[in-house]
Amino acid sequence: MKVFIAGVDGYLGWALAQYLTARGHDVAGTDKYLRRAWVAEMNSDTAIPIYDMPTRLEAFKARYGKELLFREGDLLDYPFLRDFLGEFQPDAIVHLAEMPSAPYSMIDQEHAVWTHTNNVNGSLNVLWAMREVCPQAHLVKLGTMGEYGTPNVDIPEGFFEIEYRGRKDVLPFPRQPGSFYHLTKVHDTHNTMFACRIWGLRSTDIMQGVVFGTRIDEMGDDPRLRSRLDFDQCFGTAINRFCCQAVIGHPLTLYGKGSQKRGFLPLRDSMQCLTIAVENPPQPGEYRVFNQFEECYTIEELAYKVREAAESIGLNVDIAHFDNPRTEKEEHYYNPDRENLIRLGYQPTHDVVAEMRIMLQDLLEHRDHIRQYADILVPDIRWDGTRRRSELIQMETAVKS
Ligand code: USQ
Repeated sequence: MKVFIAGVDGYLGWALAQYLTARGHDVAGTDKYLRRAWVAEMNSDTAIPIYDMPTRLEAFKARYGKELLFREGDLLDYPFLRDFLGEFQPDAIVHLAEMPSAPYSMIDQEHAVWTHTNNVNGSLNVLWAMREVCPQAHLVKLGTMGEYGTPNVDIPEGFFEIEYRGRKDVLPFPRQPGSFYHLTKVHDTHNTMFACRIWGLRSTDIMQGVVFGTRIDEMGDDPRLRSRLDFDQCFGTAINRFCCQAVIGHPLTLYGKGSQKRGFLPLRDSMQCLTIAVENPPQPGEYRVFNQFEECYTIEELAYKVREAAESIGLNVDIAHFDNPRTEKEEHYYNPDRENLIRLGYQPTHDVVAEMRIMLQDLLEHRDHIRQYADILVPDIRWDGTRRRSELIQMETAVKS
């Protein structure tokens, strides 16, 4: 199949391009390198070094024997997007080109508005471009489990049957997201569902849990083929941060009680699931939802698993509770379904401690690099809008001078 990846330079996109190509698909992709810039804005860097795109593309061709058709560009540049899709005529479009961080979207007014403009308008452009030049293509859209929030009932896959005042219907399950970033994904959900209904487009909306992992087997040992791995407060997700903290002897940063529960999955499972979605398209006009995660864990359970994996390779790890910068429920019911992907053949990894051990071993090689950023590991972006540490330092310096 011909697959177009928006966001092909990112954590998931670069791995997916390889996973799909290794299975015989033809991949084209675009990226504006914004992830690189956001992480630099956080005064951080990827723990696993990554290379510039020309170097990556050279290594890609050497390993897989075929080119990845790449063009630098922005989804907000509608003519660029439309013309690229029109020329490539993809069977599937995997849309990974959004700003993915809840804390980043909560920094201030400017970051919240920018997140909405980038994510919602970029996705809207994808829908209009599909309508204009490739209406038969299948849109695999990356949403998030965070769209649902943490309701006190089971979470179905997108829709549920409801009886109200004696009448029944199948309706979208309520969305109660926990950040302005997660809200952009809800808006995308509505726009995508609407486009399928009125224009007959087809889409799989992936409600993905929190991804962790440093590699997929396809990357082999070539460092030019490795994906990035972030650990700052915005772009580092919980397990990735915990593993980076473990290798430099920083206490694992549990926010609040640590009993917040989420769905998690290794990078290799994310690749497996996205590929299953690509290879099993819905019918024209169909909008379907897949909840995508390996298993649900509390943050504290995961911290203990990271400690177990670290101790098995001789690292000592402390776990500490930090004041929770987010406004989120710390004790709550959480029971989402994830049957659609299993039905299509998804085989979850299950041994997360083994996966964490691989991560720790990979990260140990870059311990000194990570250690340089040790002072940014404790978060200071707060949902209640109080001032950030960096702002207070700036104010203090201004008063002194
Ligand atoms: N957490 C800690 N310590 C940390 C980092 C996070 O206790 O050092 C806690 C958070 O308070 C939260 C949970 O871990 O309760 C998950 O946080 P996260 O930063 O790993 O993930 P989240 O902000 O939910 O966002 C990530 C991705 C996002 C994706 C989402 C899937 O950045 O793109 O949409 O995971 S989900 O969480 O299922 O919504």
